Amino acid sequence: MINNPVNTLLKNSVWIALLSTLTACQVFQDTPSASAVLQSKSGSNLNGSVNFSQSGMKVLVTGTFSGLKPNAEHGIHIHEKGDCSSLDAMSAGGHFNPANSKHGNVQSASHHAGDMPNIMSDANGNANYKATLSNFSLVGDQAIIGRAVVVHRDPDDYQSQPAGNSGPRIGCGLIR
Ligand SMILES: [Cu+2]
Ligand SMILES: [Zn+2]
Repeated sequence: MINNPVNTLLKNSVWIALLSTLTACQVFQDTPSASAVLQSKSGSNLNGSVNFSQSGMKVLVTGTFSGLKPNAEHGIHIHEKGDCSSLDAMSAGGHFNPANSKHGNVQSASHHAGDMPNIMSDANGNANYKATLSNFSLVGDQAIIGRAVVVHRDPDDYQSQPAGNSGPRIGCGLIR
Protein backbone atom coordinates (compact mmCIF):
# COMPACT_ATOMS: atom_id res chain seq x y z
CA MET A 1 0.00 0.00 0.00
CA ILE A 2 1.16 3.51 -0.82
CA ASN A 3 1.81 5.49 2.31
CA ASN A 4 0.39 8.81 1.15
CA PRO A 5 -0.68 11.56 3.61
CA VAL A 6 -4.45 10.90 3.18
CA ASN A 7 -4.06 7.22 4.11
CA THR A 8 -1.98 8.11 7.16
CA LEU A 9 -4.60 10.63 8.28
CA LEU A 10 -7.39 8.04 7.92
CA LYS A 11 -5.43 5.45 9.90
CA ASN A 12 -4.73 7.95 12.66
CA SER A 13 -8.43 8.88 12.86
CA VAL A 14 -9.41 5.24 13.33
CA TRP A 15 -6.83 4.82 16.10
CA ILE A 16 -7.96 8.00 17.86
CA ALA A 17 -11.59 6.78 17.76
CA LEU A 18 -10.58 3.37 19.18
CA LEU A 19 -8.45 4.91 21.93
CA SER A 20 -11.24 7.31 22.92
CA THR A 21 -13.64 4.39 23.31
CA LEU A 22 -11.14 2.45 25.45
CA THR A 23 -10.46 5.49 27.64
CA ALA A 24 -14.19 6.01 28.24
CA CYS A 25 -14.55 2.38 29.40
CA GLN A 26 -11.53 2.72 31.69
CA VAL A 27 -12.96 5.83 33.39
CA PHE A 28 -16.25 4.00 33.92
CA GLN A 29 -14.48 1.04 35.56
CA ASP A 30 -12.45 3.34 37.82
CA THR A 31 -15.56 4.74 39.53
CA PRO A 32 -17.32 1.66 40.90
CA SER A 33 -20.36 1.87 43.13
CA ALA A 34 -22.32 -0.49 45.36
CA SER A 35 -25.43 -0.45 47.50
CA ALA A 36 -27.18 -2.25 50.32
CA VAL A 37 -30.88 -2.52 51.14
CA LEU A 38 -31.37 -2.97 54.87
CA GLN A 39 -33.48 -5.73 56.42
CA SER A 40 -34.97 -4.87 59.81
CA LYS A 41 -33.46 -6.95 62.60
CA SER A 42 -33.87 -7.56 66.36
CA GLY A 43 -37.59 -6.71 66.11
CA SER A 44 -36.98 -3.16 64.80
CA ASN A 45 -39.05 -1.13 62.30
CA LEU A 46 -35.96 0.07 60.46
CA ASN A 47 -36.11 0.68 56.73
CA GLY A 48 -33.23 2.03 54.75
CA SER A 49 -30.62 1.78 52.08
CA VAL A 50 -26.97 2.75 51.78
CA ASN A 51 -25.04 3.68 48.64
CA PHE A 52 -21.27 3.62 48.16
CA SER A 53 -19.44 5.42 45.38
CA GLN A 54 -15.67 5.32 44.89
CA SER A 55 -13.95 8.59 44.00
CA GLY A 56 -10.19 8.14 43.79
CA MET A 57 -8.97 6.92 47.20
CA LYS A 58 -12.23 7.90 48.93
CA VAL A 59 -15.70 6.41 49.14
CA LEU A 60 -18.78 8.62 49.35
CA VAL A 61 -21.36 6.92 51.58
CA THR A 62 -24.97 8.12 51.45
CA GLY A 63 -27.98 6.58 53.13
CA THR A 64 -31.64 7.14 53.99
CA PHE A 65 -33.28 5.56 57.02
CA SER A 66 -36.68 5.51 58.70
CA GLY A 67 -38.01 3.79 61.81
CA LEU A 68 -35.10 4.85 64.02
CA LYS A 69 -35.44 6.03 67.63
CA PRO A 70 -36.04 9.82 67.21
CA ASN A 71 -33.41 12.48 67.92
CA ALA A 72 -30.72 9.92 68.63
CA GLU A 73 -27.38 8.68 67.33
CA HIS A 74 -27.04 5.17 65.96
CA GLY A 75 -23.89 3.19 65.24
CA ILE A 76 -23.29 2.03 61.67
CA HIS A 77 -20.43 -0.19 60.51
CA ILE A 78 -19.22 -2.49 57.79
CA HIS A 79 -19.26 -6.01 59.24
CA GLU A 80 -16.99 -8.69 57.84
CA LYS A 81 -19.48 -11.31 56.68
CA GLY A 82 -22.08 -10.75 53.98
CA ASP A 83 -24.61 -12.78 55.95
CA CYS A 84 -27.74 -11.07 57.31
CA SER A 85 -29.64 -14.32 57.77
CA SER A 86 -30.00 -14.39 61.56
CA LEU A 87 -32.83 -12.46 63.31
CA ASP A 88 -30.33 -10.45 65.37
CA ALA A 89 -27.84 -10.00 62.47
CA MET A 90 -25.08 -11.62 64.53
CA SER A 91 -24.48 -13.75 61.42
CA ALA A 92 -22.68 -10.72 59.91
CA GLY A 93 -19.79 -11.26 62.34
CA GLY A 94 -17.59 -8.52 63.78
CA HIS A 95 -16.44 -5.23 62.30
CA PHE A 96 -14.50 -5.48 59.02
CA ASN A 97 -10.95 -5.36 60.36
CA PRO A 98 -8.31 -6.72 57.95
CA ALA A 99 -5.50 -4.78 59.70
CA ASN A 100 -6.33 -6.22 63.16
CA SER A 101 -6.75 -2.71 64.63
CA LYS A 102 -8.71 -1.53 67.66
CA HIS A 103 -12.20 -0.10 67.31
CA GLY A 104 -12.38 3.71 67.23
CA ASN A 105 -13.36 6.95 65.56
CA VAL A 106 -12.50 7.08 61.86
CA GLN A 107 -10.84 10.44 62.52
CA SER A 108 -8.47 8.95 65.12
CA ALA A 109 -5.28 6.99 64.48
CA SER A 110 -6.72 3.61 65.49
CA HIS A 111 -9.98 2.26 64.10
CA HIS A 112 -11.32 -0.70 62.17
CA ALA A 113 -11.55 -0.42 58.39
CA GLY A 114 -15.29 -0.94 58.83
CA ASP A 115 -15.84 1.87 61.36
CA MET A 116 -18.06 4.80 60.36
CA PRO A 117 -19.50 7.99 61.91
CA ASN A 118 -22.87 7.61 63.70
CA ILE A 119 -26.24 8.20 62.03
CA MET A 120 -28.25 11.10 63.59
CA SER A 121 -32.04 10.71 63.43
CA ASP A 122 -34.56 13.58 63.36
CA ALA A 123 -37.72 14.02 65.49
CA ASN A 124 -39.59 11.55 63.26
CA GLY A 125 -36.94 8.84 63.43
CA ASN A 126 -35.75 9.50 59.88
CA ALA A 127 -32.17 10.17 58.85
CA ASN A 128 -30.17 11.19 55.83
CA TYR A 129 -26.58 10.04 56.04
CA LYS A 130 -23.52 11.31 54.22
CA ALA A 131 -19.86 10.56 54.91
CA THR A 132 -16.71 10.62 52.80
CA LEU A 133 -14.36 7.92 54.06
CA SER A 134 -10.94 6.59 53.12
CA ASN A 135 -10.77 3.63 55.55
CA PHE A 136 -12.30 1.17 53.08
CA SER A 137 -12.68 0.78 49.35
CA LEU A 138 -14.85 -0.80 46.69
CA VAL A 139 -11.79 -2.36 45.04
CA GLY A 140 -8.59 -4.10 46.20
CA ASP A 141 -7.80 -5.65 49.57
CA GLN A 142 -9.94 -3.19 51.60
CA ALA A 143 -12.98 -3.96 49.44
CA ILE A 144 -16.37 -4.10 51.16
CA ILE A 145 -18.46 -5.59 48.35
CA GLY A 146 -19.89 -8.92 49.55
CA ARG A 147 -19.78 -7.80 53.18
CA ALA A 148 -22.63 -6.30 55.26
CA VAL A 149 -23.58 -2.86 56.53
CA VAL A 150 -25.15 -2.98 60.01
CA VAL A 151 -27.12 -0.28 61.87
CA HIS A 152 -27.33 -0.37 65.68
CA ARG A 153 -29.95 0.82 68.18
CA ASP A 154 -27.50 2.89 70.24
CA PRO A 155 -24.67 5.35 69.55
CA ASP A 156 -21.16 4.09 68.87
CA ASP A 157 -19.04 5.65 71.65
CA TYR A 158 -15.96 5.27 69.37
CA GLN A 159 -14.02 3.85 72.35
CA SER A 160 -15.39 0.64 73.83
CA GLN A 161 -13.88 -2.59 72.51
CA PRO A 162 -14.51 -4.42 70.33
CA ALA A 163 -17.46 -2.54 68.79
CA GLY A 164 -18.26 0.82 70.45
CA ASN A 165 -21.03 -0.51 72.74
CA SER A 166 -23.71 0.42 70.20
CA GLY A 167 -26.24 -2.19 71.30
CA PRO A 168 -28.45 -4.53 69.28
CA ARG A 169 -28.19 -4.76 65.51
CA ILE A 170 -31.47 -3.27 64.19
CA GLY A 171 -30.69 -3.44 60.47
CA CYS A 172 -28.46 -5.42 58.12
CA GLY A 173 -27.87 -5.24 54.38
CA LEU A 174 -25.63 -7.14 51.98
CA ILE A 175 -23.32 -4.81 50.04
CA ARG A 176 -23.46 -5.53 46.28
CU1 LIG B 1 -21.87 -2.70 63.78
ZN1 LIG C 1 -15.16 -1.12 64.86
